[in-house]
Amino acid sequence: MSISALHKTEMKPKEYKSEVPVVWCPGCGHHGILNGIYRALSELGVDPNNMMSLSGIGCSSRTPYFIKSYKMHTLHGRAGAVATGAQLAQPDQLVMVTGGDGDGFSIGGGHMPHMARKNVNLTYVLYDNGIYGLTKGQYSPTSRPEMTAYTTPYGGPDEPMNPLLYMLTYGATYVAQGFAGKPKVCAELIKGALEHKGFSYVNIFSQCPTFNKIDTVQYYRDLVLEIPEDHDHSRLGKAIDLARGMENGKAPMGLLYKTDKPTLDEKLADIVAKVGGHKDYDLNKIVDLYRP
Ligand SMILES: Cc1ncc(C[n+]2csc(CCOP(=O)(O)OP(=O)(O)O)c2C)c(N)n1
Repeated sequence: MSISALHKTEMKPKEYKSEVPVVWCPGCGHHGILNGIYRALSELGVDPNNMMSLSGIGCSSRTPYFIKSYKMHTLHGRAGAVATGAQLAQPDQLVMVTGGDGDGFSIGGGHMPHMARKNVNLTYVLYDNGIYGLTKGQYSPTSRPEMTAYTTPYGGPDEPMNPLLYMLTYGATYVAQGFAGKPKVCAELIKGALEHKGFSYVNIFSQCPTFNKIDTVQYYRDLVLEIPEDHDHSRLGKAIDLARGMENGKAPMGLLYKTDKPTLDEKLADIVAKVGGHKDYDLNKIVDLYRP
């Protein structure tokens, strides 16, 4: 979304807090990410009347409750699909999805590639705590094999997936990674994502002290490595090299990749112009084309 086009306002980070109390456990990394979101919204001066915050199901998926904006708490794993529809229906709104690794990559795994390859004009912030928190600790697609949980008391049989490689290879046009213990970095990356026109994906490591006993704050501190300042984020190959750092036990932190491509709503507007001769994109006009 081109944020400059948004009707700006001036609000302090804490003014983006809704009246709903935050119910996450003390020490949960999700608090740091939420603070990063408040800060990013304030720095950009986003008017809550011009923003939609959507989520699936999970602790992280409770985020829209805590932000002043239009919001929708959708079905488990389906936030991306609903957000795609919402963005197409209201292309002038800023659309942000928040959710967990379980919501996004287990049950929602079938939707993630399509937001990326279609370049849907929205921001997806994934709270990556390597576990299902809300349902009290089951193995997730980003869990390390040595993590023991109720469903895997002897550790897991699978290798964790690499969300950054996944998003880069499916065509996301903004890919970044942060850590909840660094809310200022999170705010910068989320700010860049919200300003970006196209599908922006921000993976943020978030400790779950209640259920994930191995991915501690210290573990993430040792894991993340700031991306060097001279990294050329316009080069996909370089971004892929950085994303593969996980194989050597180091996770890149910062902006890996950013490029400019037409978005789904722009391409649909072109099609509407070709088919119906409409100048401006309007969902009602597309629906009219198919009315008997
Ligand atoms: C269709 C369906 N299947 C399963 C569930 C149970 N469920 C709720 S949240 C969740 C996973 C949450 O984990 P994650 O998305 O990683 O978020 P976190 O709670 O860790 O922030 C599951 C399996 C559900 N609500 N709906």
